[in-house]
Amino acid sequence: ATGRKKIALIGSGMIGGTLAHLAAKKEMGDIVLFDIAEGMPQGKALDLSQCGPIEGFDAKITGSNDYADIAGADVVIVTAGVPRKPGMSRDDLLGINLKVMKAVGEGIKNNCPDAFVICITNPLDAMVWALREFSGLPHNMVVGMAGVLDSARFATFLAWEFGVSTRDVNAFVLGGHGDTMVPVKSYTTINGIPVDDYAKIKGVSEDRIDEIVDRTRKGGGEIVGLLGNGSAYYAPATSAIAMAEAYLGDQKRILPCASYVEGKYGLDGLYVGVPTVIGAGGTEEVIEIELSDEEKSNLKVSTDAVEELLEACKGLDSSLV
Ligand code: A3D
Repeated sequence: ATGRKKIALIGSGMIGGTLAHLAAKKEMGDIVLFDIAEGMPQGKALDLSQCGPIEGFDAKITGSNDYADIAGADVVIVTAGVPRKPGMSRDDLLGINLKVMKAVGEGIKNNCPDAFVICITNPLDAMVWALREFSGLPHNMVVGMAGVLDSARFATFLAWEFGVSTRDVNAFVLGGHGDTMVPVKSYTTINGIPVDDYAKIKGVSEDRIDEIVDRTRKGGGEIVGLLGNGSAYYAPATSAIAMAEAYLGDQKRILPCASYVEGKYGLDGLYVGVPTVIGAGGTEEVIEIELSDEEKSNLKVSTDAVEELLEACKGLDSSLV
């Protein structure tokens, strides 16, 4: 072992490769790109290593098809599986990606059971739950990335609408990562000014804000449709890196993540998007906020959809029952 941190990326496709580049540029640690495709992670690792002299990083980047090479990883980011094609919903991926989570969960359990694991594979809220079950890691050490991305999408559209810096928009999204996600307007501010108030000041109609909420919900699908082949990867990767940095740096950031919720929000043992404190203890705390009746019922629709997916997972793999 070296004194450096080790980042294992399970899945070396579009998001995996982007994650490796970001982690190397930030010198977060040494990086292992793992994939079942032979040669591809090794090729990406070589290509990325050769950015080092130009960008000025010393991170060691290797590619592998052997789980033994993720041994002792501090952070594992999982993108293994298949992405959506145009016309597919995230849920269509369930059967294929559930099998992938089983293999990945066992690989993590056997090689780096002390890691902080961030899942990105879709359908996110079900896959992070299944990955936790298969790996047997504590719930606070397994989390899903979705809310950071969904709220970044919301913030981007709001910044464009109001003509303000994206840095001054604090957008808030709750619930499952799907078309039922719940952008929460009451907690969304333009540098502290509630978004509805700011819209009034700027003469932006409520309908226009609702259109932006709707575009946020369908933000992933919009990109899938445009790309024609695969789904978003730059912003998903940078979102997961923010979560990994919060863990490695014990930053205690409050990030919207798919976290394990037991008790709060009236939920009983479910992974779903909620504001979460991330620090050296993994997901250290889930913050329960006040919601309006409408937001509560929207959250219920979203968590019901997640629960349905968990039932489908249990139907496909009896070890999950
Ligand atoms: P892609 O470029 O296809 O990469 C996936 C990689 O996984 C490929 O290189 C495969 O070879 C590899 N793989 C398949 N099976 C296994 C296995 N058993 N073990 C190890 N590796 C395997 O996809 P991508 O990087 O664009 O997307 C990856 C996942 O992220 C997909 O499930 C997407 O739907 C999901 N995604 C989630 C979000 C969220 O916000 C949650 C956003 C964008 C994409």
